[in-house]
Amino acid sequence: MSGASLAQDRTVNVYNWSDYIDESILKDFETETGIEVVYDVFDSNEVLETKLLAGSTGYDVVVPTGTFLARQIKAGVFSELDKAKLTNLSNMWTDIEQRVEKYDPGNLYSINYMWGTTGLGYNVDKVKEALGEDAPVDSWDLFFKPENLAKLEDCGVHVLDAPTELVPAALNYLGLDPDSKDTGDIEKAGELLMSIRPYVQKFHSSEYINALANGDICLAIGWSGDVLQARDRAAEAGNGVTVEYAIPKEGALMWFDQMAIPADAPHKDEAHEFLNYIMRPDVMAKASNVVYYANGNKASQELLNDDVIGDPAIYPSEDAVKNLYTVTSYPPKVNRVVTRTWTSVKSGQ
Ligand code: N2P
Repeated sequence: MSGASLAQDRTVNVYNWSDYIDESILKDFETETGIEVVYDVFDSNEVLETKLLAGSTGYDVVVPTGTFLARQIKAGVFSELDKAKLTNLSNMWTDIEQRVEKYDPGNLYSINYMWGTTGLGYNVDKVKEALGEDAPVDSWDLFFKPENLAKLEDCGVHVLDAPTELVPAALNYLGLDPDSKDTGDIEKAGELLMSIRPYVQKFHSSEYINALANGDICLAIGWSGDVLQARDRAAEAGNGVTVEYAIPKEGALMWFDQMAIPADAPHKDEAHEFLNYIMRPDVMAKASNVVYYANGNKASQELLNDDVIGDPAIYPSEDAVKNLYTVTSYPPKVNRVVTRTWTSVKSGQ
């Protein structure tokens, strides 16, 4: 093969969360660099992790959440970033980099793509219809009080299929440490989740966007930006459905989704070019403006639309951030308890 045709064959295989980018970013990257993007999506850290631990995924760029990234780094899944190739690193936000140190010390293996919270996505009218004007839409009481959730059963409740986010939410609601590794605590969280299980229609981590937008469900435990995308889809459809997102007053999980390059990635140069492109302020701003998630790119902030940078559901105030909690990954033994608990919650027995 000649050098010229080799250059034309440049590819980057990207595996990202669903509903997490503006497609035009991928097209523009292809046009500007001549690198073809093969883009594939997932909606679960567990699915990504299973693939990464098996190896030979063929992916060049993946986007685990910090908690998962931390143990994947320890398992030798990633290649250290070649920072000399990442000239746009200076655009990144030191405050977010410092928070991510907890998962990726020294920020050696990853860059922040987006961050957000896990909270309540709800159909404003239907929830009021079921629970009255005083419905506790700003509180985990809406979900964790069986007498409340029972009233929402008929209009539909979806919950993320994300045990490492729902167990901490239950612990926090019980007044226990959301990051507890005590298996007794985790069993208590399991009991609470089991008490509301009868009223949950589905555990799924991406279908709730359309379900909320179409008015098919009235409550989702979901991710900030996804719920706001549902709000927009409903508005665009003009179907009279009003969707809102709330960070409950008792606190919520703050998470960080990180772009990293697998150690066995077939196209490491192209992966670095992709990461560097993503760190361009205009590119990152375009992504956040479309998917309604906060990003870790300081230089992009002034390019964000007012309904993004000015929305406390996306960029919580400093005070509101103090009310958010972060968690770390479970050691293997505890992880097995979490998995077992979650399996029984989902099956209802
Ligand atoms: C995007 C969901 C990403 C948030 N749809 C989960 N970390």
